Amino acid sequence: MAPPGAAERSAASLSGASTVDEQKRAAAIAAAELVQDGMRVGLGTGSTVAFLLPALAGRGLTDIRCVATSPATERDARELGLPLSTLSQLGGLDIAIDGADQVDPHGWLVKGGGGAHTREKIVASAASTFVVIASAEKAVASLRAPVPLELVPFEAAHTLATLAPAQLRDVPPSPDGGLIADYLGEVGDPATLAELLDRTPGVVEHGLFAPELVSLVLIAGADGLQRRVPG
Ligand code: DER
Repeated sequence: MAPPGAAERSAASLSGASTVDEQKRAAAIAAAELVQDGMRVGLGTGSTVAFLLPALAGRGLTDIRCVATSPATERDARELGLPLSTLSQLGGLDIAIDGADQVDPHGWLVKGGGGAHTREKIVASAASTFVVIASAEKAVASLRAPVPLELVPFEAAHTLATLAPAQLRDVPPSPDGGLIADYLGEVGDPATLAELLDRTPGVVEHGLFAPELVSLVLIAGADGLQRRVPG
């Protein structure tokens, strides 16, 4: 996850970003501007967050502490000089910022395309404010499969069979030893599917994030930056 650079561009100058990467950068820069000195900051994972990290480092803040959601984010944050800590050391977070694979009109998210959704949900849940940053194509009318899963390795084939259609993803285990898989069936009502996944033994975590968790969604598109406040 190479830092994309060019973070010094202001969010205002990026209204009307036309490529997906420009949109990711615009949303990331707008989110970085929400961070103030004294804040404890959760850092998500993925290609949109790859634009956030240099934008945040470029703010020149001298008193922030960050918690990373993946080894890749941890490495990139360290290289950029962002001070890293842990949730247990900080006791909580003022803000967490992360990307998403899908955002529906109610603020439901699908996350975990990068397989980091378990750590991402822990960090988002620990934050007073959770900000989602996304390019325009992430906004969907209704959520659809795949919905990422992290599974306990023990009898994972059985767990997948109870959730069929679902399959293991051909990626390494999570840093915490969980197997990354995807639920491939109908999503329908996300709350109903989230409840099913929550009560399925062997599912460590799933990639459905409820609107209650989401404070603000920043979606950058060709027409500028859209701010959505779920609920
Ligand atoms: O894998 C994840 O959960 C990521 O945060 C994902 O939701 C967004 O990744 P992207 O910014 O690379 O699209």
